Amino acid sequence: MTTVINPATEAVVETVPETSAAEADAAIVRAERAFPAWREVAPADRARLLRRFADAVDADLAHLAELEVANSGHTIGNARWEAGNVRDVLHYYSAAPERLFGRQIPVPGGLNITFAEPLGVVAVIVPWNFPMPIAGWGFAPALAAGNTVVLKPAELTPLTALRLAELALAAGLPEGVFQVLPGRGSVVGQRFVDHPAVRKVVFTGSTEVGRMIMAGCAAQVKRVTLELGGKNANVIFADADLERAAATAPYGVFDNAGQDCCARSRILVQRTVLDRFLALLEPAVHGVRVGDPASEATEMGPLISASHRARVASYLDDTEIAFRGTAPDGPGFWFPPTVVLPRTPTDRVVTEEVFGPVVTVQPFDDEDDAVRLANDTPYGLSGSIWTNDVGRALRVSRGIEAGNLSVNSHSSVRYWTPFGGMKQSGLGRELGPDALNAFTETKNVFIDTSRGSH
Ligand code: TAP
Repeated sequence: MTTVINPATEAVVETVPETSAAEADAAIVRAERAFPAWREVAPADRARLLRRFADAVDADLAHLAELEVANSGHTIGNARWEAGNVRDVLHYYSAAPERLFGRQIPVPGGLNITFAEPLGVVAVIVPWNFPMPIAGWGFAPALAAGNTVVLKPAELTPLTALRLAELALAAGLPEGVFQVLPGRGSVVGQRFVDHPAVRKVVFTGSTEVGRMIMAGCAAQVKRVTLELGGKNANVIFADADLERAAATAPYGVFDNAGQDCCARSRILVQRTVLDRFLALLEPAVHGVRVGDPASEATEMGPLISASHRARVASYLDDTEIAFRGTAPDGPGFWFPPTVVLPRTPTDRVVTEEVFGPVVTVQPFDDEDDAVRLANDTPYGLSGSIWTNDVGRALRVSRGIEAGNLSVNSHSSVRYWTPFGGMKQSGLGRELGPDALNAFTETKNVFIDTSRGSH
């Protein structure tokens, strides 16, 4: 059994059974058996079922959000957005079954057509930081393409995923089409990698585990999508609207208490405006409202667990803290928003993903220096560029090796557009109009139309 703890109070929320390896295998076999009928569901009917699933999520939105506040310490505003994102992503991909086109390709001697065929059983492994959206980005397009899905939530945060599985059944998805298996990564996740009936693993989590998943999947040439860590730069040029850049920078990194692969955890500021920027940043950081995540006014909740808080705190050894915001005392895994001026560019706090409310500020000299510093990391997930010069915005956007950049904002994930990482931040893209490609195989069929052919 896993004991689910409320990270804001340290109270026990619930206990959840852990799926054993044998139970995971049985679920995978159920998914395999459910696949032939699910892929044969007429496109309009599959679309309708996904829309009903979306409607069920919408009707349960307040409840899902409350579960996430209690289980993950997400602010109520964020948690509502996250449940709404599952609904929207289901709606978006409910349009896909009726538009899953192949192509007719001109060839001599006959007719050549392609089909986008589902893979079979798709396994989705979800981390604890955004339990609902990350689950939806995997299961919604996978189901739309005609696959069946087994999903493992993180041990720490299983509650909303379990509720989503109930809602799917209530909406009319057949048994075995979408199953949620709470349990350990080393048990359930490992069966997803090893079981031959699983044709694809969609993994979001740490780069370290992602590497192991990729190596494990290689044994069966199993398809993988990997969404891994990030160490993203927020690049601020002297010509930018400094007031706006400073006012928004805390939210670009401290949202979800910094437990966000897209957190802009390295602020790079043009040297000529560094002092002015820091003077503007300090009150903005003090202004972040940290506290009870269930309260409407709260902007940042606690970290997910005691051990994670200890890990985040370890990054502050041997660093110079410039200034910090506040956080509640007492029970809960609280950590104040913290701004660090690193001593060297090789400090751990600069090079490693902290995954907490800690941000470094470093100066740069010119455009080339900014791009060099932004790229000085094995990761390449997201980043922001603040400038009022359109040409510079484009040059720097093209120069930074990251999958998702935003100019004069901190937006990363929009379900209409592709999302994913370069370098060691991952492999493949989720969301957007092309996500179905990651859940289908192209089959090519040639029909000989020449006279006298047999
Ligand atoms: P991980 O420790 O990597 O865990 C992620 C998931 O993998 C969990 O469900 C975990 O199960 C499971 N897992 C662990 N070991 C496994 C194994 N040997 N085989 C199969 N599955 C296994 O990451 P985390 O600490 O939960 O999440 C934080 C990390 O995720 C950060 O690095 C963050 O950047 C990254 N992240 C990336 C993105 C994108 S979109 N790029 C989004 C969110 C988070 P357990 O719960 O049992 O450990």
